[in-house]
Amino acid sequence: MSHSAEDLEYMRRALSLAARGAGHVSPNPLVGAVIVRDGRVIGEGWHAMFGGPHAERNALANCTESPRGATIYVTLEPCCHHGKTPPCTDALIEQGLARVVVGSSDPNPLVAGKGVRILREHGIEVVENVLKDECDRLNAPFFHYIRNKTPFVVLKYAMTMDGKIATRTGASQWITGEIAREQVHRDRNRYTAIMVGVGTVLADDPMLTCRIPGGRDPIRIVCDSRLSTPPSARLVESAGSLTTILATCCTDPDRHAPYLAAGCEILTVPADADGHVDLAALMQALGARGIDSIVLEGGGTLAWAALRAGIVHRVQAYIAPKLFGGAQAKTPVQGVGVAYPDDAVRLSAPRVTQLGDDLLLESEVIAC
Ligand code: AOF
Ligand code: ZN
Repeated sequence: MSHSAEDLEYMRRALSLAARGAGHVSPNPLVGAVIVRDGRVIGEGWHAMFGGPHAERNALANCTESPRGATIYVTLEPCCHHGKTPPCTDALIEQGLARVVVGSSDPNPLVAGKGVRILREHGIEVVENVLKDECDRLNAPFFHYIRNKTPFVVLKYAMTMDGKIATRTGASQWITGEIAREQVHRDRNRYTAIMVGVGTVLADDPMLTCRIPGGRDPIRIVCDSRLSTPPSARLVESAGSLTTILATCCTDPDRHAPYLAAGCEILTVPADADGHVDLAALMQALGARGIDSIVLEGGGTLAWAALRAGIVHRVQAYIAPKLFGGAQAKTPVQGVGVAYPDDAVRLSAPRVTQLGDDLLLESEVIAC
């Protein structure tokens, strides 16, 4: 069904408002709302803080005139349950909204179509699925987490146009330019956690913090089967002030002690057939700990294992207009790889964004 240019325009505005909550609302959804009467915006709002008022109520509270008879554009189906806040459907009915335009349907079993039904039962016109794909994509972590209770995982890497993530000496700073790096930090703010393999800790001694003004640092996770992260690593030394989780198969309390003393959490996870952290089991454990989304930032061994374990949902490839060459120079996904092209991990057609001189390609994993 095609939607009017006006409906699309206001929903686009609601989407950009929704994104303002990034980093502050998980594991709840990013939601934006715009209230329009006679072709004029009379109120706007978004979900700004976990546990705080929903987007709809913020937009109603910000109205510069009565919303009676107006249209509200909301990126997610309004809720109809008593949670941390009362139902938004009540507020929309009480305040006399005439029309509700919705982006995504809410998979939350407490809502799941009931929000729309209640509004219609009260004589309110409801239009659904406006910019649905964009609205769904914005909340992919919420949708995945509420259905599966495991984190939504984004595999991210930066490579040259010949597919290298480092030179033959292992040097990898910097491949992309400033604008692409800013986007990486926006994602560190947006997603709840960041995960790397122990090889990346040994090679780069990274901090994995978010370096944009007002950004919040992600929970840092190291996948470290045999617990070989050096206690002197910057991740460990800063674990007193930044949440840091070491996921390991090592169950020896004596070996846990120095990390625990430094403030790290240790998550012991069963080993897979190769003796490495069982990544599917790790995702269950992280989901149970409330982690709804993870950026997986390297290296190539962990990336391959994660793809094989079927835990990756989205791939972000940053591509810089450079060539490193070198048969031994590292590539983003290593492991043994597939034997035949037909065995490839299949991705959706990428969304392409130009970031300065670099490109960002983003695809969803279709089959792995
Ligand atoms: C939000 N923000 O703007 C909207 C949400 O626990 P509560 O009361 O905050 O309710 C959370 C649920 O409300 C959430 O899972 C989703 O189904 C629905 N809509 N949630 O956090 C919002 N509109
Ligand atoms: Zn609500």
